[in-house]
Amino acid sequence: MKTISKFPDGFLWGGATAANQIEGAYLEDGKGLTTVDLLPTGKERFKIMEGYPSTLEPHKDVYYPSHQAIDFYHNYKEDIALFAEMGFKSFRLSISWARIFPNGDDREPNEAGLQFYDNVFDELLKYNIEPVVTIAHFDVPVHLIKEYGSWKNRKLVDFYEKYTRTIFERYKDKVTYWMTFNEINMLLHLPFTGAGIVFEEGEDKNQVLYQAAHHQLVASALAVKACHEIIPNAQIGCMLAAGKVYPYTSNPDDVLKAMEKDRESFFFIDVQSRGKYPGYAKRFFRDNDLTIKMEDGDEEILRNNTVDYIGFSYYASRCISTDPEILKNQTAGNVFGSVKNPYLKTSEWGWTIDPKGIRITANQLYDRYQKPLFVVENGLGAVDQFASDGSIQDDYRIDYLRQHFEQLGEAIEDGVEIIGYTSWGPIDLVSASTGEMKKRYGYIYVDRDNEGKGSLQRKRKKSFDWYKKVIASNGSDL
Ligand code: BGP
Repeated sequence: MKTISKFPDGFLWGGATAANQIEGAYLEDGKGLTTVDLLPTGKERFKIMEGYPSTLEPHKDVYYPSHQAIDFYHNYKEDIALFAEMGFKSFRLSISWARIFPNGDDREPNEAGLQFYDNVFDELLKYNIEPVVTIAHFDVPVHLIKEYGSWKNRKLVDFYEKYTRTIFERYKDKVTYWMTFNEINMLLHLPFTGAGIVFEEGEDKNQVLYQAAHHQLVASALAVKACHEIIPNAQIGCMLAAGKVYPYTSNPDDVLKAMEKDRESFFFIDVQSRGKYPGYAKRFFRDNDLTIKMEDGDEEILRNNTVDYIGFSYYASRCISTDPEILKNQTAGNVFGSVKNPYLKTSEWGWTIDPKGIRITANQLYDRYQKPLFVVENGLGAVDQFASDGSIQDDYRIDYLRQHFEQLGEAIEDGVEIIGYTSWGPIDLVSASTGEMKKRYGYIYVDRDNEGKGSLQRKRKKSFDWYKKVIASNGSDL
């Protein structure tokens, strides 16, 4: 018997990536150095991502995973053919700002960089795969840090606006779906990653972060404005690192804390989607003596240019307590400050596995914003091993995804409007948090290790055929 799909017709099944985690070719054809090109693997990586790099030059003899990544720059045709074979309806990728404006403040864009993305979009469109483009995914041209202090400086708004207008003009006939900043709320947790922030002695962290956030929020609204002007049929969204925060107990103190933690992230989306600073943020600024410098007209820009849809990543739910004893049990590898949830298992990297959480999160976002949702990242990072016949039997990945798809189906039944789902890293890529290759998300294996060795050869995993079947049945055959 054929089951009826819960997923709407035209649902945008696909996969998601970021320039710096796949492309490589980090200085090729005129590309400038970006923040990610300064991130090695190992302990130092986190220190830098938190805003404390010791230098803004790459060291000699240190391995930087983004420099070659999986070399999508030279393999995009083969890789896109594999996505097409799986039946992808959409492919999320980011444009590297420094391929278009190598220094960020250049007068003219770099034609070779523009041409590269033209080629990629053409290749996708050849297979009727809809490109979904993130304008900034964790990479800021390093020159903008050196010269201006990156997003601490209001000037970044102008540079970003120029960059966005350039790409909207160039790709207006090829790209309909856009997103302004990847996981914009990550700015608070990994400031160098999210916004190229380098802290100086004596600076008030919150003051720096929320001023930078204001700049990004204005820049995001100006991008929405430009996009609507230049590409009338475009859909431009925000992108939240989502994951419901549960209270550890029903103690009202825990519940209140969980609400505040949720709002720490919603703050960004409230501005991007509702067009104004929420009251709780104004209170937070007052209570913490923060003064956000705004220019005349900023409030109007925010009000008039709200996003069309809410893009979000979901890997895990979070859990919070006010009890100092419970607070000692932090989950590993979680930048959001989450305690262990006794009801849930975790991945090899300590990320909570919570399929129902995606249904809860989607409902919460839809209740709050009443705009279409787009799940633009989700997946299981795991170590893959070859079976004796040389195949990769990644049933754990299939199980994880299947359970999440079931719950997404439930969310749709709940009345939540969801337009698409792009799983993270359909082809193995460099991990953003660790820089490793052994944390794999792909349906396609890439022969590459943590030290940058390996032939870069691609190979289908068991999940490849499974995802193909899911897409072909529009999510009814899981
Ligand atoms: C998100 C980022 C991605 C991606 C993903 C998985 O925060 O937007 O860039 O990498 O997380 O994280 P990781 O690579 O650390 O496993």
